[in-house]
Amino acid sequence: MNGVAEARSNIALVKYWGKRDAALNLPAAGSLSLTLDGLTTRTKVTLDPMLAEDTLVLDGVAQHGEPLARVSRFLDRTRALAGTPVFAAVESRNSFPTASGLASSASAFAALALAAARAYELDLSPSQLSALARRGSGSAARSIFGGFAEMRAAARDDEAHASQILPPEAWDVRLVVGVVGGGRPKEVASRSGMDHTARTSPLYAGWLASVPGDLEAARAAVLSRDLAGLGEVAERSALTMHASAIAARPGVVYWRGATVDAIHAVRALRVAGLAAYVTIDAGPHVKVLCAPAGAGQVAAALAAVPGVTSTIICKPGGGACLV
Ligand code: 2P0
Repeated sequence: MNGVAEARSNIALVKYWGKRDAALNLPAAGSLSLTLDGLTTRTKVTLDPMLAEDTLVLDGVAQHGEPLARVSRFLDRTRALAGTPVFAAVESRNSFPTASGLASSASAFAALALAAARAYELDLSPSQLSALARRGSGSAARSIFGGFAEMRAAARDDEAHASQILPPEAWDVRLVVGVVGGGRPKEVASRSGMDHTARTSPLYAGWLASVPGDLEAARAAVLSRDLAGLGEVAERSALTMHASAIAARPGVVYWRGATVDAIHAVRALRVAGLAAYVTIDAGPHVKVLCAPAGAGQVAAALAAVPGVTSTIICKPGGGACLV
């Protein structure tokens, strides 16, 4: 049996940063995201009774060590649900640089969840698939859904899943990515960065306290297609998340000089009347939310920042799907 699935990356507009339970990978707070077109992972899972262990080939390169172990732990969960011990060969390709801060674990585990569910013949609802994807990576729970999705902060495994707020065609916005430093691998993986922040940052409690209000405001802004309202929440959520990480001991600083220059460039656009709002993930890149008509101007402003090596204009994308 095999399954082939595609999933797209998503960018959180209300960030996820910290867990309530590491074993079940339960987020400590909710989050809200936009799934993007173009940043895609395609994954094939092939069950093979002859295999003595799972195998993983990522972008054509056989993987060992922690990347393989993480996928294998995920497949253990799928095997437990399916009631079979059969190992699998996993082949995966990204249409963008892995571990660059462009949220590759989100599309990766969403695609893997759907491909593995098909290969192991599990009949799962979208919510169940989202909860399964969450076991692999918290952000992956959101990439099961297209458009705007919200992850809930539930304490139970089966309730901690995302759901769709608006499908991709319901509100046409753009997210312009400014790639800083050429997309090299990030220095601190988001998982260790958030765990370190939760353990050592005196600002972590303040960050967590900020999330429920931001979620409510962001959800209302999405439902009323209020770009300025959503953008303001997105920008403050990202800055509050990074403030908590920067205050960890030692501080986790994902930003480069170009990251800060890009924040100021976007704020200058806003002063000049263009509605554009920055968000930043566990890496140096900036992502800018704006209307379709403003995307070209935003991309040009980002490209003019020294240290921004490329720009990508992304549209809202669809949910994970079988291929
Ligand atoms: C997010 N980020 O909400 C946050 C904001 C980056 C900053 O990459 O440990 O890779 O696999 O559950 O999903 C989220 O971290 O963490 C993330 P795990 P994940 O998109």
